[in-house]
Parts: sequence; C-alpha cells; structure tokens
Amino acid sequence: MTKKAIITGITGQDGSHLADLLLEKNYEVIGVARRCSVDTTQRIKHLSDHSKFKLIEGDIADVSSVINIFKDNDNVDEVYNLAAQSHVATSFKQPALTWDITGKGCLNLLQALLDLDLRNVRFYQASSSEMFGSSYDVNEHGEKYQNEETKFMPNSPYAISKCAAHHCVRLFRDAYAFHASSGILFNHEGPRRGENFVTQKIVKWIKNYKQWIDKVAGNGPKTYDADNIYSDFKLSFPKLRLGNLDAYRDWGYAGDYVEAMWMMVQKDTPDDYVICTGKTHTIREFLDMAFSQVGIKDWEGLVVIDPEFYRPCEVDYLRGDCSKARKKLGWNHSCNLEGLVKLMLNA
Ligand code: NDP
Ligand code: GDR
Repeated sequence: MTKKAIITGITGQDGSHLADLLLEKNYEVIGVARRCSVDTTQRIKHLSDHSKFKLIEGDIADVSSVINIFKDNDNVDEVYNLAAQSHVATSFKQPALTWDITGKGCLNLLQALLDLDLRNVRFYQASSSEMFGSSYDVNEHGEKYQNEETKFMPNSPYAISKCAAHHCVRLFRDAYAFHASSGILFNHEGPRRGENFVTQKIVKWIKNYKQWIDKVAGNGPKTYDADNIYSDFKLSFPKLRLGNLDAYRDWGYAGDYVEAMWMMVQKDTPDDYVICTGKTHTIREFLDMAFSQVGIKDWEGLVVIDPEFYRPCEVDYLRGDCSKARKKLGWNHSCNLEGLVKLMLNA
C-alpha cells in the first residue's frame, strides 16, 4: 500500500533529499513550504511534475497553519519535521525567531497531532549534534565522542531550541504513546548545502576562484593585499573570508543521512539515534582537503580571518559514535569526507 508522508522544510537540503528517497520508495509526498517573496523551490524543481509529489503552503511557527496542514491532508502515515531556522550564527542575531520555528514549531506539530487525535501518525524530529555544545564523553582510548548518553550542554539559541524540541518528542512518546523519534544528526553536507554553511562557502569560493584563474587572470604570479588577490594585470578577486578554523566537525553526506531518518521511522519502537561518521576534522583540515583537490597547496594567503564570522559561543569539538544506529537500524555512512569534498567540488 502506498504510504503518505508530510515533510516540513521541503525546500531545504535535507527536505529535498528525503523527498527523493521517499518518492523512490513509492510514497506520496506532501512538502510544506512557507510563503516567500522569491522562489525558494530550487532544490525541488525536479519534482514539480512528479505525480506523487505535492507542495503546500504552511508555516510551522503558526499553530493554525499547522492544524490546517493536518486537516487538509488526511490518511498521513509519517511526518518528518525538518523545518528550522537552522543557521547557528543567525540564531544569535534572531534568537526569538529561532525559538519560534526551531523549538516551538516542533511542539506545534506534535500538539496538533494530539488535538486532532492523529496519534497513530509516525513522527520524525531533526535533532542536532549542536545540542551537545561543549559536552563530550571519553572512551577507553582517551578519544572524545558524543552518543545518545552524552549530556546536552547547548550553547546557542539554535541548540537550546533544538533541545526543547528534542524533549517534546520524548515527552509525547512517554505521555501519549506517540511513535516519535529524534535523529541526532551530526553535520551533513553535499551539493545542495546552503551557501552560508562553511563547507559550501569554501567550495563555492574555490570554484569561483578557479574560474577566475582559468578565464580571466591566468596562472601567472599573484600579489595580495589584506582583502584581495591581484593578477599581474591588476585584476582583483576578493579573498575567502572565514571565522574560526579550529573547530572540529564530524561531516557526512546528506544523502546517507536521510536514509537513517526513514529507517528510524520504520522501526516498531520509536527511539533516538545519533547519526554520524565517527571521524572529525577541523575547518583548517577541510580547507587543506578542498584546496588540494584543485591543486592548490598553499591557501593561507587566499583566506582572511574575519571576526564577523566568529560566534559569541563556539562548539569546539564534535565527533559522534553511532554504534546504536549501526546495530539497531543497520545504518552506516557510504561517503567519507574526501568523497564528500569531491562530490561538492564536482557538482
Ligand atoms: P536548511 O536550512 O537547508 O532547511 C531548512 C528548511 O526549513 C527550509 O526548507 C526552510 O524554508 C524551512 N523553514 C524555515 N522556517 C520555516 C517555517 N517557519 N515554516 C516552515 N518551514 C520553515 O536545513 P537542512 O536541510 O540542512 O536541515 C534540515 C533539518 O535538520 C533542520 O531542522 C536542521 O536544523 C536539522 N539539522 C541539520 C543538520 C545538517 O548538518 N544539515 C545537522 C543536524 C540537524 P525556506 O526555504 O523558506 O527558508
Ligand atoms: P554548524 O555549521 O554551525 O556546525 O551547524 P556551519 O557550517 O555553519 O559551521 C561549522 C563550523 O565552521 C566555523 N566557521 C564558519 N561557519 C560559517 N557558517 N561561516 C564561516 O564563514 C565560518 N568560518 C568558520 C563555525 O564557527 C563552526 O565551528 C550546522 C547546521 O547545519 C545546523 O543546523 C546543524 O544542526 C549542525 O550543523 C549539526
């Protein structure tokens, strides 16, 4: 029998990958997108004519909008809540908005399902490794890691909102027997990643710089000032401006991670799972890897450290342990960081 799923955050990176996956599995997919003055459907353009895909308008921060989503679409089997104000740095500048969407939005969905007596609908919440903040455990080899047992020490408005949503999911599971699961996903990227997240920002800059060299400036010697790179004809290209290069992140490929979301929802018993690669690298190491893939060894002169991209509080170290997901879901990642960088550069 065809299953019907609602995906919030359909216009985002994960929403688009998850829609692809569910349609491949023959689901009927309803994507929820909020109204915007410009077209935000770039990542789902390829689905616009799909007979099993429908785009509807809705905003998870608005209770009546959420109620209407469920009233207007019956016989829904699964809801995936991927909608969020998902940029950590932005959350320091717009904390209340982040709370309304990333925190309260999840409660709006769960409470609407309860009030409309739709308890049988299975629910997935996009929790985040940011919830660990400055917290980690240490294994017998002295290595730091985070898993489902690691305590949360959120240190951004975004992470605090995600923690609140995460606890709402647990509460609805315990109090009302909801089939609600949270995936505690570590950073995942890919060609569809938003342009102001660090991996895509770096990859896009490298691609544009390469294009400038190939089409305009040539391979001749370059000179530099604080902000620009100059060709011998004094043509200029702005340097890559970044913040903290020393934070560690456990980066995986988004296409792998949406598989894990689906797997969680299919289990008889709802639960929370960490999803990650188990490997961690600094932003500096990501830069090494990305620049070396286009034949640039010495990139330091091309990058400016700009205080604007520092956060009031940083998550210094993330490395997940997804033993539980491997054992209970049979999930594993297929793409390592080198493969991911290649995928993004070649897209
Ligand atoms: P994106 O930022 O790419 O997508 C977020 C989506 O949420 C967009 O479709 C956005 O719509 C939508 N949205 C924002 N506000 C609202 C609202 N009020 N009502 C309805 N929709 C809204 O995030 P990702 O795809 O990368 O991540 C998906 C989810 O997973 C997010 O919840 C994120 O916090 C979480 N997460 C992501 C990780 C990652 O590494 N990618 C890791 C861990 C968790 P619009 O296009 O209009 O902005
Ligand atoms: P993150 O991802 O905050 O981990 O959240 P992001 O790519 O924004 O930052 C990763 C690390 O890079 C450092 N950094 C910069 N970051 C950005 N965006 N821009 C810069 O110029 C820059 N320079 C250095 C950051 O300080 C940070 O240490 C992502 C989001 O997808 C969340 O929604 C998700 O929950 C988590 O991953 C897991």
